Amino acid sequence: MKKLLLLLATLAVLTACSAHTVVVADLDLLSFAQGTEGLEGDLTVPGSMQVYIPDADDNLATPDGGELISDLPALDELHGLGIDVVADVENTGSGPLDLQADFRLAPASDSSNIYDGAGDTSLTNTSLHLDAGASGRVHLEAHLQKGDPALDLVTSDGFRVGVEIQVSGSSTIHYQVTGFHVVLEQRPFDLIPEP
Ligand SMILES: [Ca+2]
Ligand SMILES: [Ca+2]
Repeated sequence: MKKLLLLLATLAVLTACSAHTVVVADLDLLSFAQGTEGLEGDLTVPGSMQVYIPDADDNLATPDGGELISDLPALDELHGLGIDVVADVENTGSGPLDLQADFRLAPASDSSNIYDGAGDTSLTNTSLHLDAGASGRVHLEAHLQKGDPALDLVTSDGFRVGVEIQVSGSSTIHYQVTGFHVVLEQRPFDLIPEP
């Protein structure tokens, strides 16, 4: 996936019970992907390996700048950010495998490596054990609210996201990223002071 533009973002207006209105831009990164390159494949795990998705430098095994999301609407009033990533995995070999997945958020300027802890941060992580022949699902979900320091990484220049998956064991694995959503929330009434 290359630079993501928000022109096709789905806009919806939800009315909260507090009578505040939250404008939500639900960005489906999979819908912007060119084919399924990097989002589905088979890997041979020779003891341990890491892959970085989405891949920005044509090598799944190297960390990079992930997915740049730019041209953001009305960031001065950004109220929250949610992420939801799902990957289905199957251990197609003869040995057990252990997976760890880590979702990273980084500023737009962190173009070379959003996985090294320099400027970037982890929003959530999960782990999964797969016996030989077993299938499973990696699900990463997080929500940032206004005031969370990590939200400061999202600026008018945009931001970057990506997932590092560490696999250990000696086997083969088939994977498919089936969901990759980033949700931006804007509350127009943020300028009204709390009582
Ligand atoms: Ca890479
Ligand atoms: Ca970095």
